Amino acid sequence: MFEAKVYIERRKRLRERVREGVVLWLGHALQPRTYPANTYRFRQHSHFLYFVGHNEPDLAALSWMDRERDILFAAPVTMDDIVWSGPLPSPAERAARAGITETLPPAELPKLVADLKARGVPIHYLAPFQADAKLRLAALLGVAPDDLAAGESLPLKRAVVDLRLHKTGEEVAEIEEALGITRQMYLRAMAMTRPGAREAEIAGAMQGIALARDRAQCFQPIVTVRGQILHNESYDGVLQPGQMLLVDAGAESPNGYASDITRTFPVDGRFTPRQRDLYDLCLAMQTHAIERARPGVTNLELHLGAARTLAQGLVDLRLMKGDPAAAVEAGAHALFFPHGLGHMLGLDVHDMEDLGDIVGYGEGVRRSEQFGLGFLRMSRTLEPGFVFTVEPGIYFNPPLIDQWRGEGRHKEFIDYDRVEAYRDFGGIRIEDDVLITADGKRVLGPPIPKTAADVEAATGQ
Ligand SMILES: [Mn+2]
Repeated sequence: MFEAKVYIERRKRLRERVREGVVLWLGHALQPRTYPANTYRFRQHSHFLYFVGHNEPDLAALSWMDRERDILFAAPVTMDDIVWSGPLPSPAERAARAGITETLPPAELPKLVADLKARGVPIHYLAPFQADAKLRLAALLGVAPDDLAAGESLPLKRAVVDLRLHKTGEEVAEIEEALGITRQMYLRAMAMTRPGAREAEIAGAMQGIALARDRAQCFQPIVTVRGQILHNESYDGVLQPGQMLLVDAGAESPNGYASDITRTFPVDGRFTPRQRDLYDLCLAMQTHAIERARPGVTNLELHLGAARTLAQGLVDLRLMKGDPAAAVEAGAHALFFPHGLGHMLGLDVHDMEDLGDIVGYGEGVRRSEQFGLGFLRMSRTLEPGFVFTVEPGIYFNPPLIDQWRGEGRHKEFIDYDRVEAYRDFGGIRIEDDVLITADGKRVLGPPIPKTAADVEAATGQ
C-alpha cells in the first residue's frame, strides 16, 4: 500500500467534489474456480483500491462526504484464520494503514446502511460488475440486482473519473515500475522466438518473469502468430518460418497499476520486405500520434491522424487507392485497422472501463457507429496527468476481407486484388504507454526494442 496520507488525500479530494451523503465501498470477495474454496488469485476492486487500499478480500467502507469520517468494515482475526493463513493485521491496524480510525465488524454494515436510508441520507455507490457483489449490494440496499445500475451515483461517478484520470507522481512511478518488469518479459519473449518454438512456452516464460517477482500480469496476455485476431487468447500455435509473433502483455505494479505493451517480431529474426514495409508503416502511425500528443489535442484527432498515415502508406503500397483523407472519412482504412488507437491506463488496463464512456469520451458524448471508429475507447481532449496507450495496428483478416469484397464495400478505396496476396500476412500492432505532461508528453518506462532493426537484433538471441 501507499502511505496512509495518500488515501486520506484522495478521500479529501472526493469530499470536495461529492459534498453530501455517504459513499459505500464494497471490496471484492474471492471468486470460486471449481468449488467455493478453490479460488482465483485475489485482486481488489480498483475503486476500492484507489480510495481505501488493501488488496485483501471481504472488506467494505463507508465514507461520509459532509465531514471527515470513514469506517472500515473488517472481520476480527480468529484463531482459525491464524492457523490457516498465519498472523494477520487487526481491523484497527488495517484501518490505520488507510488513514481510517473507526472500524466495525461486517455484520454492522447492513444495520448502518438501513439507518442511513431511514434517515434519508443519500448513499452513493458505483454499480458493481461481479455477480456476487451485485447480490451483496442489492441485499444491502434492499433493491433488485437489475436496478442497481439505475441507482448509481452520478456525482460519485464524475468525481471518481476526475480523480483517477489525473495520475499523480506516485501513480506514474507505479506504472513505470510495472513497465520495467514488462520490458524483461519482452526481452525474454523476443530471445525465445525462433521457428519451432511454441506460443505456450513463450507465454509461460513471460508469466514466469512476473511470478518470479511475485507479480501478476494485469490481463490475459496475447501471444500469437495469428495477430489479426485482436483478442486471440489461445497459445496452441507453433512458430513457423516467415510468420510474425504478436505479443500484447503487461505486468502489474505492487499497488495494482497496469502496464500495457505490444510488440510484433519476426519468427526468423528478420522481417521479409513485405513485413518490413507494413511494420515501418505501423511504427510511423505510432510515432506521428505520439509526436502530436499534448494537452488540448483530442485522442480522436490522434486516432484519425494515425488512420490517415495508414491510408497514405497503403496507397503508396497500392493496397489502397484514392484520396487517403477521404478513405479515412468513409472508414475504408478500418479493413486494416479495425480498432481504436488506445485507451486510458491506470489501476485497470482499460482504466475505469466499468464506468462506461464517461471515462474515454466525457459526459453525453456518443461514440461513432462507424465500423472501426466505434471501437475507439478514448476520444477525449488530452490533459496533463492522463496516461493512455498508443497502439496502432495493421491486420489482414481473411473473413473480414471476404465480407467486404463480397459487398464491394469501399471498392473505390481498396485494391482487393492486391489485398488477396496478403491473406496469410497476419497482423502487426505496436503499443506504448504515454503520459501527458504540462507541455507535452512522455513515453513511460524503459525502452523496449521497437524499431525494425532493434526488434530483429533482440529476436532469437
Ligand atoms: Mn492496450
